[in-house]
Amino acid sequence: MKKKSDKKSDKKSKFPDPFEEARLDKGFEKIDDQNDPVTMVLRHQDVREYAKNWKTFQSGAKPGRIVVPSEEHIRDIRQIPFEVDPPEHGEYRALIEDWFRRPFNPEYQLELSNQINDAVDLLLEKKTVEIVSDFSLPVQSKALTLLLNVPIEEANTWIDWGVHVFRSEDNPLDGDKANILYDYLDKQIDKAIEHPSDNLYSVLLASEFKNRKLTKEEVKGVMILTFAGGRDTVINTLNNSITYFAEHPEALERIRNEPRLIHQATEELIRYFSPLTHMGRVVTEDTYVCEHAVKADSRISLCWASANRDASVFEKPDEVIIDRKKNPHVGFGFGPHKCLGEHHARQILKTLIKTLASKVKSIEILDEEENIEEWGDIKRKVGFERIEVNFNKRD
Ligand code: EMZ
Repeated sequence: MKKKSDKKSDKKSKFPDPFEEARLDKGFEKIDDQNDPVTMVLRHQDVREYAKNWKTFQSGAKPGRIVVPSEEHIRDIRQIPFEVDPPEHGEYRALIEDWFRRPFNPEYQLELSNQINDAVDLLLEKKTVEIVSDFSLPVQSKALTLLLNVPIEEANTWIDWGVHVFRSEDNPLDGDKANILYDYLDKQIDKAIEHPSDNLYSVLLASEFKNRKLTKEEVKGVMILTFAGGRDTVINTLNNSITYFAEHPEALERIRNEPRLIHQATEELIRYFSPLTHMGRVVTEDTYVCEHAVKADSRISLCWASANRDASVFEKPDEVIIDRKKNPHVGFGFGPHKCLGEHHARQILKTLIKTLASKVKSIEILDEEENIEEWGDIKRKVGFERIEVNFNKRD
């Protein structure tokens, strides 16, 4: 659950690890989510092991149940392939895997680069900008037009929806807000049925699953995930990375001189900020996690954020080391459900880093409000509600 914070850490780009003690001590943490307990799995090795074990820890239970906080009460449409288990999961995934690899295409990268260049130029023109709403949200939305292959103007509608499609300012589970997305998708799907084109809607409508065409409901399930899954996560990553470079101009300078570091820096920022704290699974039989008994039909969560700070895997886990060599982070999850949008997300962050390095001399944080998730006693900073920043051009 989200709450605005009043306490700020001295460095805005410092993101403390609230799981360390429990991770070292017992390897799990029990939390409550709407009177439904969740056992969070905290160690890197365990998280990877349980993420692979889809028979005992399943994703395809009731739609919305594996999300923490659970969205069971605000939606009943299954998100695909995220809320489906193998073997169907793999069949759905195979239909869209190639499409989600388009960010590797040079033309896609060029268009993204043009978008981000324009957005950074605008920052430099304005000088002082509130980046959550006036930079990261529009950058994420415009980039999504490339992933969907729809006209860039479509982004204006999505920008109006704000940072999260299921959460509003005072309601972490906002069913009315979800309906805005659902109605929009119904219209877009109908439009694609009438006038097939080369966008993701049409590609999905034309694809076959088990010798039949995908249904409208299935197409909607894929589209909802595409809209919801990479939204606040990407936006937080952009905001957080900008605060990092504001406080570490030497890192930007180094990347400018050694551009090959962009790849390592991208992975490291994703590891450090871990935009998605965790994802749940439903336990199918009485079993144990970290030697702790868990009951059938209860939930566990795979805590990517904790695994990414596990000192048995990452040296100096609480530091951003932009040229970190070995980096088996689980920022995009792990196992069969690893994020489909990872190539797109990476490409956005890489392009941002490259553009900042080439155009920006310094960044100054003027004011900010942190975004803190609260899980019982655990508080985790995931990003910012608002950050006002001053950008200075390179000469
Ligand atoms: C779900 C989830 C997917 C969920 C990879 O994460 O992202 C959340 O932001 C949404 O609320 O419905 O799409």
